Amino acid sequence: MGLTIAEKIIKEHIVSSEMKRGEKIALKIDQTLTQDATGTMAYLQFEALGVDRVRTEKSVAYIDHNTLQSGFMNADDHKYIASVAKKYGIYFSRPGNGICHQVHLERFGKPGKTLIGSDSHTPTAGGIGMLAFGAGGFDVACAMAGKPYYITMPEIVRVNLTGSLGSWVSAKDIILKILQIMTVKGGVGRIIEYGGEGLVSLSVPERATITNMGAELGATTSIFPSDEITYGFLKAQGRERDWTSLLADVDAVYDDVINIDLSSLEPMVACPHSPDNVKLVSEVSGLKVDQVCIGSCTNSSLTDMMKVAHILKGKKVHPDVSLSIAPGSKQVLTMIARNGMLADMIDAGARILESACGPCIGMGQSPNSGGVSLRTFNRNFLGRSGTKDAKIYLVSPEVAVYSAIKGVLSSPVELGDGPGFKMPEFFIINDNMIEPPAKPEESAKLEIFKGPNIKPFPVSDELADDLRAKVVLKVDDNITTDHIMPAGSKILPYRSNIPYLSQFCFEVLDPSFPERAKKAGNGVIVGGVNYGQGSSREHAALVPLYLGIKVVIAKSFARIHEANLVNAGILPLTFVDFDDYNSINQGDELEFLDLRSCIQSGVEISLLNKTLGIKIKVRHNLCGRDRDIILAGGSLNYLKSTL
Ligand code: MIC
Ligand code: SF4
Repeated sequence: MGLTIAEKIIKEHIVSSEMKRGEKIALKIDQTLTQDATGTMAYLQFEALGVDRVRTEKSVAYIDHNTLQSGFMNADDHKYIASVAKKYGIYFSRPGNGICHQVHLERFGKPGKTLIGSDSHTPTAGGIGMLAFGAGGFDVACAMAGKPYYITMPEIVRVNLTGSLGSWVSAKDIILKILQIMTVKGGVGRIIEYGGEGLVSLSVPERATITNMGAELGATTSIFPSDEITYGFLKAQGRERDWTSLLADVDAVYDDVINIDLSSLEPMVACPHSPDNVKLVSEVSGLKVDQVCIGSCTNSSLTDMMKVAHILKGKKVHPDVSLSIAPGSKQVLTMIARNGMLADMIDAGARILESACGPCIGMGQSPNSGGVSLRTFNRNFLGRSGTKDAKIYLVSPEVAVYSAIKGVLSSPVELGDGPGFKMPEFFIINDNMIEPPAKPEESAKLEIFKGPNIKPFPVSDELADDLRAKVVLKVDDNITTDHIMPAGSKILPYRSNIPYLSQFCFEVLDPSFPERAKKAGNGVIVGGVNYGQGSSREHAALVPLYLGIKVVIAKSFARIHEANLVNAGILPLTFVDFDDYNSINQGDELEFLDLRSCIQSGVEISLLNKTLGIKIKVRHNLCGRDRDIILAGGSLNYLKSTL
């Protein structure tokens, strides 16, 4: 039987058991990446592991999220990460060098290799044929220490692309179409693998736009083959030696197949407040727009920027619209500066931002109240822009910029033939903003810098046998990590200060949550389907841990968040019967008896809702190792006990 692309890489990297769907597997990790908003915590945990140097082929620390430096906190964290990187063998991409996923694609990604990153959009590297996963910081720390990464062997879905895109229809429209078909839950427990003759028309950065938003499908990861197009991209980056061919076997077996005829697609838009609330631009056109933001790890490549500049050339941004543009990397910015396109953008009235995440993570550019903002980003969750009542629509760069000129949501298809930009044969290469690590013999004497904002992270106690706890919060389906632990310029500087951060936990849904949780002592959160979707931030587990949360019971969990809960030592449980979601209310007192032995001996646990006087069946979905981690009170305790 033939193998899929993902199976080929897994086969090469598996260090445990067999490649059987639904089984936990352990993978050797070749590369890691961190960004600064999750990186400080990841490196604090790495330091706690006591390893003297990273054991990966390549590890890179990026600074791209917390680049707004109002106050000392972010600058201190950057200095901390730079000092850890130098000492422990990690490449350091300085602020200004670009967004982690864009730069990784340009300068480090290698087909056929495995990558984990402390950012949920790490699967972007699937565009270059890497098997790349978003993970919590602790898992990245472990991978840097040479430990394998554990996932449940996913199903593999093939998305077959045929035909080619029409003028002004782009990669963003392909992934929005897939989101419309599969929804934000459709990728859970699955790898999305792309194939078909339509691939030849998609460059690596376009493929990366698609794999990037596989995160929004909830997918474990997404991957494209490594073919001639991949070779061309790597050659243009001066890295042809990093290329290997990687194709699915013709008789590979998939769990599901989705066919998309690229010629039939039109510009699409994801309406508020979910990336799967997708409509045709033509259905919503005419909507008055207040703000347009172009950039983010989804759509900030050179060709994206060139299309934007082409549409802006000789035009003026509509007087009622604020247009901001953040090119994805120093390489992209340099190239549009040299070819004059940056001047066309500035001339038209665009506000040029530094090459960083910026507005995507709420670091500046919050829209006006009730404002409509078109963004080329990947997430439009409630409140993420920093303005709670703003309405965020996700679109392609071409739709975004054309609408910025018109003042209303408009389809660029009206413009007639597209510019037909091709990828350049050579990118301008200058890695002078990537600091290499110190040589091993020099490392020992290097000091680590720690600013006053870095506070110790909470560590759980071992799991109690009998647990009495109060339901301190009950929430609906599809709760995101942006609900649990919001981002934004006000809070992000405190990512290494859990006590401070805890005041904002669930702020968008219920600002009284932190106080209530603290008062309860032992707390339980009850959630619906896909609890914890979105970002990989382990703060969405560490902060609840700090506030006394011991258990989360949900209908189902998003993969990375569930792993983060386990790492933190919070027990994730699911309802055996979904209807029992209605048998627990906020404020109820719950009792779990013989919890440790229940977890050790089976999967079902019976809990007593003391307030309503009823018994409810829940289950854990922990494999052997996860079970030991939970019993030990989280990964750090577990690892220490196994040393
Ligand atoms: C995001 O897009 O939500 C982030 C910010 O990049 C996060 C990481 C974080 O919370 O720091 C992610 O996607 O993992
Ligand atoms: Fe940065 Fe936004 Fe990409 Fe997250 S989704 S890595 S915040 S650009």
